[in-house]
Amino acid sequence: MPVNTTDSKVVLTHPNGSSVEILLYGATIISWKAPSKLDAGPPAERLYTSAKAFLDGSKPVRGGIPVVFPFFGPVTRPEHAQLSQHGFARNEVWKFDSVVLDSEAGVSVRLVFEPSAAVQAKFAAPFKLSYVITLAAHQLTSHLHVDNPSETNTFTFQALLHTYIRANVALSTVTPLKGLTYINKLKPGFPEEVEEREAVDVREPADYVYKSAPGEYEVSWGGGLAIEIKASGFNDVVIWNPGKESGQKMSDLEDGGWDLFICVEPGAASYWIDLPPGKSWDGQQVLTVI
Ligand code: TA6
Repeated sequence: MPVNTTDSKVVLTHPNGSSVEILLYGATIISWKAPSKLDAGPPAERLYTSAKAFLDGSKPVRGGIPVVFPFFGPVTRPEHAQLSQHGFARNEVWKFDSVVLDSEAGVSVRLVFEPSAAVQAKFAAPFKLSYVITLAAHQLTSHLHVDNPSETNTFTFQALLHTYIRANVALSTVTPLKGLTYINKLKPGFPEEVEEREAVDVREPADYVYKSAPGEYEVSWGGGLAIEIKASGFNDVVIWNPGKESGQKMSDLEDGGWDLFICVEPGAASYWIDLPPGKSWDGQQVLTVI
């Protein structure tokens, strides 16, 4: 299957017309087009990337699937003091490494993060970070791999796939989250609450970190169309949408953009991963168009 690389992006295409577009900046997937299994329709865009997103590497992309590493959210630990929200993986240029699979099943490429001197000056801990992205007929897989090369020190980090699922917010819901404990980041002190809804919508602003999450989610909307999300290696899932009032204040979110996506973000967001010397960690999500 064709893999087209340029200095700034990688594009994978599938014989059924599916495609995925990856910026080397942040290893950010900015587009995934795929047909539904249910109908014989043409491939449609399944992710949301704001029309006002910066795609020139000047700031993290508003949309697609930004990679959050080595921490989630604002800086809370001294070793991250010189870094910005959600860490550096999403706002540094990655390197195209190789095509790791090319078969009838799909096509996979590996990107690697090689910290620049500037990053190393801000973040001293040694680590190796790679990312394998696989396009299949109706599926997109994002797989993060972290190695701790140290012989003595534990490497402590968070990671999350900040996935903007394209959806009509007025009609869409996320299941199953009922009964899960979540951190409500919309309330002072970020209290923990228990989800009582069978189906969670984001018609009101949402910023919720669900803990001990099941790892299988469905974003569905009228007519039974849906995106299935299967995650492994991530114990949490974040549900986020800024809503109109906050969305209007975001310079890279187009007018009305807040009505066009639900962020469903598998990750290690409420806890830290302590990777012993010489060990590795994997986290992935598989998105499937039903
Ligand atoms: O994943 C949810 C969240 O942490 C929200 O609190 C909000 O900050 C969102 O990420 C977007 O963050 P960004 O730095 O991309 O504007």
